[in-house]
Amino acid sequence: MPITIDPSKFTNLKVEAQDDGVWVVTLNRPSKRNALDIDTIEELVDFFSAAPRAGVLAVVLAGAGDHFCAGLDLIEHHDEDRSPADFMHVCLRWHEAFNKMEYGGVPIIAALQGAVVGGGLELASSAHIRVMDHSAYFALPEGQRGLFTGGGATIRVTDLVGKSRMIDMMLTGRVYGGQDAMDVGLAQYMVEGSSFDAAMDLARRAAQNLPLSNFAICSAVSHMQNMSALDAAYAEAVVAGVVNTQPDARARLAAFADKSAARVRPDVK
Ligand code: 1HE
Repeated sequence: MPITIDPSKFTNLKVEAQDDGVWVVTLNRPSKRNALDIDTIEELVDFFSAAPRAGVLAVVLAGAGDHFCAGLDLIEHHDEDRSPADFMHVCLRWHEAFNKMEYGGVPIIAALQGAVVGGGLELASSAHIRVMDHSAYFALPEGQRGLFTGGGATIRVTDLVGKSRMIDMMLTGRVYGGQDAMDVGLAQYMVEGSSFDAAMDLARRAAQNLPLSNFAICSAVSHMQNMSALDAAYAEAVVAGVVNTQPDARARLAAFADKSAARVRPDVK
């Protein structure tokens, strides 16, 4: 049953629907470098819980200002003087938000500029595609701050860059930018101009796929990574059974058969 998203109920996020089913979700505390306080996390939970049932075809996740996201709100964390149990529950809310993103079935394209650090990198790594511009840089400063990652970096950043690089980033505060960041897998695209414009192009392209195909791509692949190869192969067959027989696919298959559909060709630059 479809539900609606009311953009006016968000304050730390700016939420905007575009005509083509692409929604733009912008971290909107640039004066705090979009640091993630608990209210922002709750708004991420709200939006990404609703998105799969609200006709959202794709999301561009952006940060207002010169920096994508400075990670955990260190001032709030300092002022709250949290107990271990308090902070465990904070982290569980981060996981709620980021799992809704990774497993929710709606394609999310992160548009990155400036600092993508700590929890900001955990947030970016929960998106399905990361687009960086030349100003973007990536780091995990937790070690230097007397902290540890709590928003899934041990899983998702390790997935992107591998265990050794992840540990190096945390131990030494190593900062990756430019082509080095691309080479280690922190982003899939680096663009000359605006990462936002490029992310919008990718989101519009993804939004043209059938929603059920995108649901499978943006949930099943992640779920299958958590399974044994045997179980993943079984689950893949079940998902393909549902997706590959969807009635809406028949017109696309017919267009291929009558040669009116576009063929797969190399991108011409
Ligand atoms: C913040 C935060 C923040 C900025 N929490 N308020 N993350 C970090 O260790 C990164 C900390 N931030 C920085 O290193 C820098 O702020 C930036 C490189 C991101 C940007 O530098 P700059 O020179 O543009 O800004 P600034 O002057 O440092 O900060 C501007 C304001 O943003 C200032 O507030 P103001 O009221 O004094 O103007 C800063 O206090 C505020 N600000 N970053 C709170 N992070 C689930 S566990 C996850 C663990 C982590 O994420 S640890 C990594 C934390």
